[in-house]
Amino acid sequence: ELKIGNEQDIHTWEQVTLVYHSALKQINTKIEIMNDEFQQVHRYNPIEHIKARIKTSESIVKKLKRHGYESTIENMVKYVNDIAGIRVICSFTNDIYTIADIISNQSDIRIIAVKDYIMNPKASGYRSYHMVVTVPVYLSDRIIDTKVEIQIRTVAMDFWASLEHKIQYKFEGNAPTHINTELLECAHMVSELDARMLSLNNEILEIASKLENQKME
Ligand code: 0O2
Repeated sequence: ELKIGNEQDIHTWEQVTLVYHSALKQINTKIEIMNDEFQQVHRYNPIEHIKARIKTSESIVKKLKRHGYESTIENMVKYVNDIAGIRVICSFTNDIYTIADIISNQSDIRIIAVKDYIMNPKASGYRSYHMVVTVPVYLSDRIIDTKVEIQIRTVAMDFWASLEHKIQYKFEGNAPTHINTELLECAHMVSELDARMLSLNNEILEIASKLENQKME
């Protein structure tokens, strides 16, 4: 029988990469299946694309240091929630909540934390929906519930976040005030764009469904 383990059973960097890679693969497959089903049933793809990554060891160590923790494997798995990260990019804001709901309802997934930076954007203007979940990874002798951070955002939010991330990286977090102000203004434009594109899409869907009904009468 398989033992129920947890992340505290992870002791080496090799184990970290194996377990977190496996967790990423599982979440990736779940999301792909969701997209395939939507395509078949609704003739619609809620997902534009998916990006998955394992955080580099340098980046993990930096994060631990920032939070005042020693760089041990135990601290990595305990305190760094995004060792395995997956980003789901969709077209419209309502798709974000549909995707989040479907993931939350899967019985092998446990939700650890949710941060809705769409309802509550960050001071930088950052918008995105974050979930930290665990997924069971089956090894030969044990099952390890492993954390994965899922970030769900629209194409427009992603466009903004990519540029902002690049800028903060270049200036090491100390960008000139006028650049931060401009970024914040762009974030408002992105938010407005998302709202208008969603409302346009809803109008189009309504017209399409009316036409469909007329055909059937
Ligand atoms: P990378 O390079 O993307 O991996 P903390 O990271 O400790 O401040 P927490 O609770 O771990 O906080 O995470 P949070 O705030 O839910 O999300 C952290 C991740 O969200 C970041 O990862 C970014 O990917 C993204 N993010 C959060 N705020 C911003 C922002 O203002 N601008 C952009 N562009 N991205 C943001 P990392 O590890 O910082 O970086």
